[in-house]
Amino acid sequence: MVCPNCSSKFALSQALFMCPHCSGLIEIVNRVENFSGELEGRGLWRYARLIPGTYPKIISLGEGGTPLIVSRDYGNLYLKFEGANPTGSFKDRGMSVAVSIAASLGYRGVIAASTGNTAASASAYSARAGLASYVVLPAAGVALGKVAQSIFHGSKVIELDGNFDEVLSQVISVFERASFYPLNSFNPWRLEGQKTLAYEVCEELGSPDYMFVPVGNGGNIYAIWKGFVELREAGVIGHIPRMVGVQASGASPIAHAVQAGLDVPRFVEKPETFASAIRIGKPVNWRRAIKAITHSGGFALAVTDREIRDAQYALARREGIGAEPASAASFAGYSLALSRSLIAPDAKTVCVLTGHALKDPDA
Ligand code: AN7
Repeated sequence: MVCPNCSSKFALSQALFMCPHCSGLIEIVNRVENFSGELEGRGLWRYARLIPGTYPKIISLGEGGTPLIVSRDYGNLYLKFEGANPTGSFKDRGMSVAVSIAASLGYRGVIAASTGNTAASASAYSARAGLASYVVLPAAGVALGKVAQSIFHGSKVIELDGNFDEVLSQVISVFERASFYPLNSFNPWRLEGQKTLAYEVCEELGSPDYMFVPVGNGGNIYAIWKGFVELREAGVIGHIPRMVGVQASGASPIAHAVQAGLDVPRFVEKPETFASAIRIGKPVNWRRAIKAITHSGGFALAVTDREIRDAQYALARREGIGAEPASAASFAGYSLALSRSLIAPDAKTVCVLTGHALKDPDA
């Protein structure tokens, strides 16, 4: 493991998240060998050999292996529907890995701050593991379905005043003292689960030209990029897709930073968008997200709530896919990129649709 900030190196530890020297977020270095040999079964744990660490207890609900749906309207566009995961979002991939670690290492419980989907997923997986679970939500603006899932699976739901960014900073300050395993995406082990989306796309389609990913905290776009980087280093694919990060215009510090060429984003104090999952003004994984976008030769876009709404309806009515607003941001970004001629209409493209429409019945 390495700290990209101060270049410190560490032995593999499933309980190390931040650099003890500089507080940078630690990255896991993984070398893939013989990618297609010994892949067995379906879903996330098909790639068990390619996920570092040891897993005496595996907590799985059959996550991963989600449909890659060919678009009806656009040639060469594929929709990776993460809403088909057990709790209805991509979070289940990382949660299976991280809750397996918490169970294996004997933690008392788990804790996560969330805009909703992380909480829903953490709740289901910790129930399955028999671990106590604390989820901390901003009191206003979490989609109804996600709160319901968290309560239903037996988490202790703590609502705090303030937005997600303020809630997350409080969780970061307590998790070590309370000896709970942290399930936010600053935890690099969650991203090891999320990277398997790249493996699946690669097995089904090879390496696309572009991957459009909704960006909130920036963990997922980095994780998917990391999966492709590992495959290129192993010689499985010849090129890495250009990663395109899409944010809601009222919460778009990463899109702005990439467009303006800033080294450090200007964080947004009061993020605003009806896509509550990505209503995040101070993304904890901003360095990782910007790295994924710039190193892959990609770009970033901000889309308006109106564009997200139109994209959500187009997916529902033209493609038959129910995506929650934040998820539809990737498809809104694709439409915008086409209309601005940022990409060619025949470019092989995957839009990641991160969560299910049922999550947010009020939107
Ligand atoms: C549907 O649940 O941050 O850029 O606490 O639920 O990896 O943060 C959710 C994020 C995209 C953004 N789409 O992913 C949480 C949370 C959906 C999401 C994102 C989220 P990241």
